[in-house]
Amino acid sequence: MAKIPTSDLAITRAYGPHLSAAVRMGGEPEKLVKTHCCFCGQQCGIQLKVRQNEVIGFEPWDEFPFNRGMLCPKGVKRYLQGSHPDRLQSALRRDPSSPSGFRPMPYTEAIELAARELGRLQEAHGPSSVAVLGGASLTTEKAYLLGKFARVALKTPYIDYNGRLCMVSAGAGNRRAFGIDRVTSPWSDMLETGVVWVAGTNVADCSPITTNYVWQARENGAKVIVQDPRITPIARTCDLYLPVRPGRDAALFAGVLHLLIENADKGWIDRDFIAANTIGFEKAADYCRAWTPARTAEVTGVPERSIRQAAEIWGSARSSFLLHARGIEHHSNGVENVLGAINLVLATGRIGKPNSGYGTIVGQANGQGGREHGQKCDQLPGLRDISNPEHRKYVARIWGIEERDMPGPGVDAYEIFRKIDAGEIKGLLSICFNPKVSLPDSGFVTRALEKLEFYAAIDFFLNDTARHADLVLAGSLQEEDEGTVTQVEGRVIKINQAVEPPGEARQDWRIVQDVARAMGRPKGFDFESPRDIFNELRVASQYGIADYSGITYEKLTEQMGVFWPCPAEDPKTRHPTPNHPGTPRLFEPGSYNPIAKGAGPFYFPDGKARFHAAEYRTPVDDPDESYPLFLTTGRVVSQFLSGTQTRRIGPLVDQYPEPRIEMHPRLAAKHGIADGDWVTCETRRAEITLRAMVVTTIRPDTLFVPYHWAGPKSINRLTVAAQDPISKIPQFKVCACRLRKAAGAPDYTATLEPQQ
Ligand SMILES: Nc1nc2c(c(=O)[nH]1)N[C@H]1C(S)=C(S)[C@@H](COP(=O)(O)OP(=O)(O)OC[C@H]3O[C@@H](n4cnc5c(=O)[nH]c(N)nc54)[C@H](O)[C@@H]3O)O[C@H]1N2
Ligand SMILES: Nc1nc2c(c(=O)[nH]1)N[C@H]1C(S)=C(S)[C@@H](COP(=O)(O)OP(=O)(O)OC[C@H]3O[C@@H](n4cnc5c(=O)[nH]c(N)nc54)[C@H](O)[C@@H]3O)O[C@H]1N2
Ligand code: SF4
Ligand SMILES: [Mo]
Repeated sequence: MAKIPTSDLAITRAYGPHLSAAVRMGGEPEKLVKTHCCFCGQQCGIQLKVRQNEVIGFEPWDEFPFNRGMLCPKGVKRYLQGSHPDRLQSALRRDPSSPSGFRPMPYTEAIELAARELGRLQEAHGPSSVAVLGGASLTTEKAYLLGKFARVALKTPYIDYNGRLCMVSAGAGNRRAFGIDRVTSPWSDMLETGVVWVAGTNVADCSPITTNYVWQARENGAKVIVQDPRITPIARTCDLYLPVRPGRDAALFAGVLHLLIENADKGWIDRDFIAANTIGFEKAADYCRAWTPARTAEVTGVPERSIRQAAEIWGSARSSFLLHARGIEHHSNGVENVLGAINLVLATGRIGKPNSGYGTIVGQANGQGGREHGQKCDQLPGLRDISNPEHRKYVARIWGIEERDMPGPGVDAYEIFRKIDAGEIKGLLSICFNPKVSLPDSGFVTRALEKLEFYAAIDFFLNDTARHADLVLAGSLQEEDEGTVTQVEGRVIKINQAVEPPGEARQDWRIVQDVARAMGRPKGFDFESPRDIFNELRVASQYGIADYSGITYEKLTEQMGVFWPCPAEDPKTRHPTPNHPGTPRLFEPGSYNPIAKGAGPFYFPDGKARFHAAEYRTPVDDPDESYPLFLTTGRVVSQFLSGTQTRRIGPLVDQYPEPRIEMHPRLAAKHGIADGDWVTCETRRAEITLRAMVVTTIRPDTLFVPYHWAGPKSINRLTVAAQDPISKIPQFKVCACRLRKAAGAPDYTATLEPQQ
């Protein structure tokens, strides 16, 4: 039986001897390229130093308004990927007789193989037997092209993307409440705000530049409230810390809304705003009536006094900013949690005004743009809906196809794996996604992967999922191509090419087009550059909610970014708006809104925002007598997502070399565990043995493990595949577990998994 090595054993950590001479020596660049960091959704501006087609270092880009030259450790070390010895430079074909499991294959043969196999499966089993998985680290151009490729070339409904694990609860909540899915305001609005509420986000580790904005706001007098089961770095200096029990956020928000309403006479809610601009307030008020401070405290674990303080700080503020991220969203109740947060914003009417704002902190590099233009299973470009006949007609015309030939909605990324497991989907093309490490209950995902009749992956490193592929196509690193992404504030920005892809690696969009052409389906796949793709996308998004039609590459460079919506033409008057500057702040009176058309600030025909009941539900797989503790998962500052990129960068690995199990000293003492001991955490699905990290900064009933590692160090072997019924986001932030001291170190050399 062939063996598949998992990546920690099979990867190189780039330091001194593994780096190219040019990178090691540094020195003078031939040119500096202004672009952005490839990692998180902050999208810090950076200048790459380039010599002889190699990125050899970086310099700050002080003028870029968001980060003003600041970078976190990942941004500083990103340049160590380009000439990394593991960088794929040719296509690889699976070959069990080769020691690595793969052998190189010429590019054109690889494209022909992919086209032949995908075509063969579709001929035998129909178009829906093939699925596509994309990612939100891709530029908007690539995300758009991938959606078009699935619907037009493959004619399959089955496309989804890794933002399913990330942005979808926030997206669904925002669409339901505001009719649009974008943060409301630029972060500069935070600087003079009265209070910043940070719910379920470890900003210091995960969005360091945002942290700087929070700190500046505090220097200017803002109060800071943090809601997290862990005292994260931002919580250490906040005014009020709410140590919420994992999975109880909707209850906490309901408890605070209860108090805001109870204190309406003190001006803690804005009745005029509610009457003029919202509907559904009574529903929310009815639901939260039962959430008295005592009951809220009992369910959430947050002391009653703190709940009262939170309501008072929030209610009496003049202006406010509420930020959340995956801590409240990665739940089977994720959408309700988001709607609960939004209720607090709407009740106080502090939205669409200077110095106030609300938003989810975007995760991946293009977590925003990657969720707007059609790689989601139910979506068409411009945040259009694939089930809406008008939207289908509009996009079909641009794609040059009949509307009836366009497939309908597909299913979420996890459901795609269930369909693979059931034998319904037999072929897969994935790009920019490492589901074996990043999906919950990954034992199931691994088994499903081995059932595929044909699997092709496009990546620049051989990630853990791609190790199961029949064919790996060498794609492009961010600096090897140009395009656009949309960062955390809703600002569309330009990624500039610094170097050419090495060897037989190709730009991702070329690979996708080459597969379409080799399948004999070239129509609509003759773009010659990302600019060409962007120009089609501008038209495809026109009059949609996410309208990019007034954005050009030139404007992006001149303005250092443009906030969407940026229409080329007003749909109401049909007047061209050639110099529309973009929309930094949403919902201001009179701002562009193609849906409300003047009826009001929000993106519904009546112009009104929606309150929701935002109900609390107990998490699936909640602790009980046999599994009495909460397991929650997340990130550390020096590693990124599945670690495919950052586990290869030596200096980042040194900062946090191994995953550890964070626990409170009281819990550790109960089990006779000291800091650094080997301990085993077990859930209903699997167990993991790692070293303990004993810290006072976590609830005593909760364990925290970062998820950036593969194989035996991967926490997603233990997590539960429960999903939110609306957004389908997995419940990464809660499952029940138990803890014991381990006899000793686990055998990490047993990281060779048998193929099934
Ligand atoms: N260094 C680094 N930065 C990153 C990334 C990375 O991998 N590494 N990834 C990027 C991406 S894609 C994303 S999505 C973002 C994620 O950014 P965040 O959402 O900020 O990060 P997480 O660590 O996933 O979780 C945030 C916090 O949620 C808390 N939490 C756990 N359960 C609950 C709960 O039930 N309720 C509440 N209120 N809080 C809870 C955790 O203790 C943790 O502190 O970061 C981005 N930035
Ligand atoms: N337990 C637990 N699991 C989680 C989370 C959690 O908090 N807890 N967080 C979830 C979240 S928020 C997210 S976003 C997901 C992320 O999960 P994944 O998307 O699976 O993580 P990545 O490591 O970004 O994997 C993307 C792959 O794309 C490649 N790649 C990056 N950029 C490009 C590109 O431009 N072109 C090509 N061709 N390839 C590229 C990388 O090399 C990598 O192999 O994980 C989720 N999983
Ligand atoms: S904060 Fe995000 S975008 Fe900025 S340098 Fe760090 S990883 Fe890159
Ligand atoms: Mo994410």
